[in-house]
Amino acid sequence: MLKPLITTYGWVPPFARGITRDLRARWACEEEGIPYELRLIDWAYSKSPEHRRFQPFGQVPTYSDGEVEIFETGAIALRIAELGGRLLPTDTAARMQAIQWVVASLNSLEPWIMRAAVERAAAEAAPNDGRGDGMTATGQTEVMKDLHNRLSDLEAAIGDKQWLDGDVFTVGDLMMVSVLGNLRNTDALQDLPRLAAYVARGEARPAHVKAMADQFKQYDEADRARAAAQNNGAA
Ligand SMILES: N[C@@H](CCC(=O)N[C@@H](CS)C(=O)NCC(=O)O)C(=O)O
Repeated sequence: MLKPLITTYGWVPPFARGITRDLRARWACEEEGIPYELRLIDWAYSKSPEHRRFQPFGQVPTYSDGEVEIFETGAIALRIAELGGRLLPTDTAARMQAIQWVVASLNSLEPWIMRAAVERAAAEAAPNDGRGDGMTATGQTEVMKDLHNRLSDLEAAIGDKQWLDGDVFTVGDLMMVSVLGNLRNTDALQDLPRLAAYVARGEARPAHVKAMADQFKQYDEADRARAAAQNNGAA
């Protein structure tokens, strides 16, 4: 087996930093103590036929380790967890529960979070419609209500537990915290203190802090390289 190779964007605009989904693969590798390499591509290449052979939707990240070549962050996190063994319990029932949460994060939470983000962006871009509440007539409040219900349900399911399945942090928590991390610059968790504390606990893990710092460092370097290239072009 080769060192895991994560293919992702070398540069993204500031709003996507700390959110771009290679973070999930980086975080899983850090949790498992598995060194990895990055292959950095740009937006244009991600839409090319060459990249689409590995990621049919023209997205990132993709992952390979000499034995498997896959896309979809849930599958990637599960593969890394399988290799390392710390994020996936060996007991069958506990293992399947962890996998269940990976799927739930991507299927029962992320679509609502993405819909809300799209609505928010549309509301920000649209002129105020005169109702005085800053909302457009696009149903933003309905989407937010749906999302809030999902988040409340999740908070109730976590209850007083430290992690989704109790005391053990699994790949299910890694994916759930990562998906909920997309709410960072919103007030969606404002009246859900136990859920907010769950996310904060996950994000405080040294492996997450390291993965996040490494992602930002990469973008800082890319910013500097782009600025230098622009200056050279202007000279
Ligand atoms: N379900 C996919 C989503 C991948 C995804 O949306 N990736 C974003 C970057 S974080 C992307 O490539 N966006 C560019 C695009 O969709 O064209 C996964 O979890 O891997």
